Amino acid sequence: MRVRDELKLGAGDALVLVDVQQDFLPGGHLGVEEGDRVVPPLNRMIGIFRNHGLPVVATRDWHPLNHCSFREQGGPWPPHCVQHTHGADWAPELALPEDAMIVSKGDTATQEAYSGFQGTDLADRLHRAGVRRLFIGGLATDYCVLQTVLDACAQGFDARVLEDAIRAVGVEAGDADHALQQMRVAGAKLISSQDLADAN
Ligand code: VGL
Ligand code: ZN
Repeated sequence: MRVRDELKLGAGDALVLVDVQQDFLPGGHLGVEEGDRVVPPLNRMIGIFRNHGLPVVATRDWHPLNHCSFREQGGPWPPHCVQHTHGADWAPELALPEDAMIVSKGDTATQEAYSGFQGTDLADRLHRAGVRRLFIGGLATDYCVLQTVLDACAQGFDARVLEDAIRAVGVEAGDADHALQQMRVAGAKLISSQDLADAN
């Protein structure tokens, strides 16, 4: 089968936007370098999925003030994406559809959840909607995108990662590459949003 045919969207496909939130944009409490650059390609993908009548899922980090991942509690991160604060809001330019499936995670003080599947009903909701293939982009490549992609593969979804619509929080050279490698090993395929747009 030609690559184009393989990227033709249809029933069973869904778009997953991972944590495209204020605190992960440059200037946010856990700003990802170039994190804002994921928004234009993701908006383009949103338009395409909507045109095809396909589901759009948006995960969000949704932490209580005393979340275990915060440094004050002995965790690795500065406080970020605190429930009902500006930092937890969607990126202002993100064209999130009204009927997007919103999945909040990490909303219990004692539990970290990098993956959108962890401690949520995401898998159930996707299965009930007949979704089998996920196109995934967002923030950050080496944490929440990585773990969401790995869980998607483990749960039997066909995972496609939008490689130009993700950015890494890790500053070490190789953090992003290592994450991409793990995704490939798990069975995910990397594609460009341009290729997906061209095929649809
Ligand atoms: C994330 C670190 C802490 C992410 C969330 O969305 O990748 N990273 N919490
Ligand atoms: Zn977090």
